[in-house]
Amino acid sequence: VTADSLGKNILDGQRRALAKAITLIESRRADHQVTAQALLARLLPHTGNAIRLGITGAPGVGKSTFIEAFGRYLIAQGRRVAVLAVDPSSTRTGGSILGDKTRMELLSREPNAFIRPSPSGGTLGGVARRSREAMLLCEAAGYDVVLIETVGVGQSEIAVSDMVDMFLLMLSPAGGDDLQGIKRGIMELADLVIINKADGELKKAAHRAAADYQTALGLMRPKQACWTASVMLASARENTGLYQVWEQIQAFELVMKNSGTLVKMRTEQARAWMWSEIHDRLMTAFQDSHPERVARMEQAVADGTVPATAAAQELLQDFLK
Ligand SMILES: Nc1nc2c(ncn2[C@@H]2O[C@H](COP(=O)(O)OP(=O)(O)OP(=O)(O)O)[C@@H](O)[C@H]2O)c(=O)[nH]1
Ligand SMILES: [Mg+2]
Repeated sequence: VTADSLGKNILDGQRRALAKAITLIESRRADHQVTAQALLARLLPHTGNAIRLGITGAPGVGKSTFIEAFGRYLIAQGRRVAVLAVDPSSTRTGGSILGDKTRMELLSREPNAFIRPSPSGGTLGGVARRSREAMLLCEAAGYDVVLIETVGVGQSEIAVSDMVDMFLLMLSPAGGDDLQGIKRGIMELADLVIINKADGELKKAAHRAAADYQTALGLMRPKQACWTASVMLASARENTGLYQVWEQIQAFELVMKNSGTLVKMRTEQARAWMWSEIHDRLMTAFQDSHPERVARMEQAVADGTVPATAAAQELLQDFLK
């Protein structure tokens, strides 16, 4: 395929072309990469028109179930919804992604939905890079809400929060006092906290947890000057809280646009992306240049026979020659 024909079909909103293009982007083959980059360059002018949402939370908190319910709600509102699932652990575990896929079965049947689980491919930077590009492709295909699901296992949330407009943190109703092992730092990234599973026997606990988290949020440094993060209750099972979450998202979008913060943030994200790309490529090139020598030097530093600074200097000198 050529970048030109694929690009045209994506702009036409063809889901199959979009899926194909994402596969192209994820490919490591050099010729695929050339086509992928040409495609991205062609489509870039048609991107930027979606609200970009990241949703993270501990395994099993209900992210996929929520996204399915929320996605269907949005489609009923006339929206077009793309879902990208990023799972950095999927290569190791075989992935909960397959499960995700089946769980979003109803959403995936909607003509106005596009669901794509992304394989990891090793580095976190790689995950983020390809998801970012996949996100842009979805925008070019006319999806106006892009949701990126990531399991809260550490670094992945930060990578995702660096490419979305709004970061949603999903927490379970079970005990708000210990923050459930969710690191404070992750809470500080949140633009909105959603307590899912606020139904049945868990309803009471969910209300208590919401109050606790609201207090915790109040003690944190605000992430955006123009926006105060809050805690919402939802139940993906009972379809409650969806409207309220959407209202918050729209309010966020409005305030971020009107204050000029959204443009500024996206500009900064694009700039940072370029640098992280340079960083990743340099590191790869460096490690590939003299792998044995690098390994030997690393061992010598570990053994204490060569000082780290001297080792770095010597290896870099070789590399830059
Ligand atoms: N009671 C209740 N259970 C829910 C709700 N949403 C999800 N669950 C259940 O929670 C379990 C996990 O849901 P998932 O949507 O797979 O959770 P997840 O966060 O996507 O999980 P991973 O992708 O594996 O990290 C499933 O058994 C769901 O049925 C809800 O609103 N209420
Ligand atoms: Mg999931």
